Amino acid sequence: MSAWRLAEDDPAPQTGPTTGSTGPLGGRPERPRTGARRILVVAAVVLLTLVGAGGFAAARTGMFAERPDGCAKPDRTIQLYAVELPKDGTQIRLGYGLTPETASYPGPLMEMMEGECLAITLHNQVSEATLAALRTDPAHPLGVSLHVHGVKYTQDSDGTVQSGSYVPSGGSRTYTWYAQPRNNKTGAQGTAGYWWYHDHVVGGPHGTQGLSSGLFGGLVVRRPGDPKPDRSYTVVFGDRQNINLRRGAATDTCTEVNPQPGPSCLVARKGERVEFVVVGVGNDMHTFHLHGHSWADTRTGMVSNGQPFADSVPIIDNKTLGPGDSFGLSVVAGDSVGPGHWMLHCHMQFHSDAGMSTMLHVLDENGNMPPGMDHQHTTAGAAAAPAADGGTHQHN
Ligand SMILES: [Cu+2]
Repeated sequence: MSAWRLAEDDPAPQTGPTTGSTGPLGGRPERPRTGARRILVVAAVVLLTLVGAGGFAAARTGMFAERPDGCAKPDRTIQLYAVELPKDGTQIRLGYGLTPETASYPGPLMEMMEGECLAITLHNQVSEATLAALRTDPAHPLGVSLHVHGVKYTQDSDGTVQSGSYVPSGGSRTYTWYAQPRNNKTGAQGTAGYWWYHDHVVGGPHGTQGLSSGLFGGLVVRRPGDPKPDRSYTVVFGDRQNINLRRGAATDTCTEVNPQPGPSCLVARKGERVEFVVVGVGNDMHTFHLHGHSWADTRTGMVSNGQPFADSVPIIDNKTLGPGDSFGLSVVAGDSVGPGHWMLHCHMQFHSDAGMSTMLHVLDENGNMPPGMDHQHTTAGAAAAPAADGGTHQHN
């Protein structure tokens, strides 16, 4: 277990405090070498010997701090469920939900304030049989995890097989996220921004099958003064020209009477501030384009907490998105342009032509869909998707 050691750790005993070198496994700064430390190493070796190979993952987990520095104890706790959802054709679909009944893909939007420490207990309700069906290597363990971008977490909350931080079927595990605030003394930049979370275990060591099955969601970390949206939508662009794992007609299931906001129904009233959390997954590049609206290319999607317009900030209506990228924006729905069915699509032409296109439906102030516009599945993608797919279902 001691193969990992920086060269600078090896020479003569140091005196006084160390300055940033890390010990084995890259943990806390290494202390001066003393007899006490040797005893600790011996104790660790004895412990590992005692627990044997079967308990290795658990022993490793215990070696990591449970929470990041600055997070003495969680400010808030959340229960999160990983469940199996109805298949899309032959495609297995999984989702995260705050309850098993409300699981979806994307999962629920997580919101934090900078400085907050959040404990999320993940309950894995996905059967071993389903996880085995998604597995690409029979030696790979069966489980589900929660891995997050942008905020701070220890290896205990990394959500990977190698750190032992995943959840077998029927089990639970608590992950701790810390929205570290900006610190001008240390130079820490803070964690406010638009991020995302996802499984990192299903199918293989990178959770590729968990991602392609639906185990992902958005995260926003706010600072005081950030714009408060009236509505938030998570829009995930993925492989095979999908938006939220749907393509063509399936991206837009809004009904004209009483449309229900959700992953495949982006709807708002004119004048509402609508926030989009945009995420790229898979292997393809995309560009996110929204008709009729533009935003500032900043952390919040606004110029800056209501300060005067600054020419140094680009105002855009189209933004490139690579795998793993995430950004956020907020627009005032229908501002100046009025109610209508505003296209939201990838601007890589062969992607949009294949069905990577949906609508932001902006209703009038009374919540009525503008009359005289047949928005239903009139895009070229709706017709092209089944042909490209060779079937009627919208696979990712
Ligand atoms: Cu695209």
